[in-house]
Amino acid sequence: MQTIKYTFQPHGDERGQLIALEEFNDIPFRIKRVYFMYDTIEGVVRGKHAHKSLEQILVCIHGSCKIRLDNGREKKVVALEKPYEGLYVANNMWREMFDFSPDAVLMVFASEVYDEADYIRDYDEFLKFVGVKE
Ligand code: T46
Repeated sequence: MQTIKYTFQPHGDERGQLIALEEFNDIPFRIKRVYFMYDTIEGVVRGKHAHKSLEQILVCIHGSCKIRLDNGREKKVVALEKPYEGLYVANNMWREMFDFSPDAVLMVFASEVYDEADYIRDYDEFLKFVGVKE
């Protein structure tokens, strides 16, 4: 399974680093929503759902965490531990976020506003949706 990890260009100088993310340039879609999670309790697994149409880029801007991606046929774990790396998560992809460091801040750039109807929160339903199970 192919995963797409972006390496963003830092605008570093003697003062430190700065990352700028522009829709259609650095992020491959129109950004309609940004959200982030922090103070994640040790051992917690977040996500455990897929989206019917939402596309997202996940950036762990502080600390580290891991993302498990599952297209119904294959699974892959990607570590996010650099603020200049972004993981593309397509629609029709089951995702789980875990192994958060205590200082982790996971920021997400999303192609759509929040819509509970876009979520598939049942794994069997997901497998049917992607045509792996009847
Ligand atoms: C995803 C992964 C990576 C809102 O009210 N607005 C929002 O934009 C979001 C994202 C969440 N919420 C509410 C809904 C729940 O009451 O915040 C609460 C926690 O959301 P959820 O349990 O869906 O969070 P995660 O971490 O399991 O999943 C989130 C996104 O929901 C999801 O789209 O792909 O991060």
